[in-house]
Amino acid sequence: MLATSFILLGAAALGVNGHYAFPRVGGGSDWQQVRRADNWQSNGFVADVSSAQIRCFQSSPAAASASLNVTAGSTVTYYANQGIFHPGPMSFYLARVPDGQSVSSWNGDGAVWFKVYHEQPNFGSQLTWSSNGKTSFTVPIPSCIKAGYYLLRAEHIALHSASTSGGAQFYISCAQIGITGGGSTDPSNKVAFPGAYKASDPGILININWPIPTSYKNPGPAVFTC
Ligand SMILES: *[C@@H]1O[C@H](CO)[C@@H](O)[C@H](O)[C@H]1NC(C)=O
Ligand SMILES: [Cu+2]
Repeated sequence: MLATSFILLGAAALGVNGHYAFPRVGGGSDWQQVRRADNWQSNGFVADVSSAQIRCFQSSPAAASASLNVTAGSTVTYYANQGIFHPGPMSFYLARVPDGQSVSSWNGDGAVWFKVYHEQPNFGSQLTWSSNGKTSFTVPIPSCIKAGYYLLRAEHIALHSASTSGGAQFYISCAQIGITGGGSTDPSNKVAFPGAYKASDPGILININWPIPTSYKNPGPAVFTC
């Protein structure tokens, strides 16, 4: 009994310590257009880059009830439920729902994900990240990609404990969006999740504290631009 209360206290304290989730896009409400991630209550993270959860942080894929429409060439605002607390990069990826499939059942299988944004740190006496303390992120939607439904994957990699393998923390969710307008470009450099990252990638297995890095290599593919 004593042991149980101890564990519960520990879990509550972790939540207060400032982990986070990405539950909302646009003017929607939490988990309305964003597929409910496994950390919707815990604010926890994925540590194993080879697990199925590294895609959308869902252990049993389930769709959101709605999707958010945007025009190609505009932006989507993606929200965290509290300020980003840990040092590390934000990234966003898109994957187009194949023709003939539905945004409310497609699970994002295969080498279908292309990156539309990643964050580089500022270098100095320590690395600083523009995501730090922020609760909202402006995601660019490329102007030349094909109209249709997409999954938009938000990812923050917390690097404070990343000097040991498996120590980086991945905070992830996927929103359902419809893109209108656009062009006919099919981006190159598409990757699969899991598959895109290795635990030994230099942007994942890294000591950000000593020696202070003078460069940072974001994991995954280059950012796609039109
Ligand atoms: C939303 O986007 C999808 C995908 O492009 C499109 O089929 C649908 O017509 C759009 N809905 C509205 C209301 O614009
Ligand atoms: Cu944390």
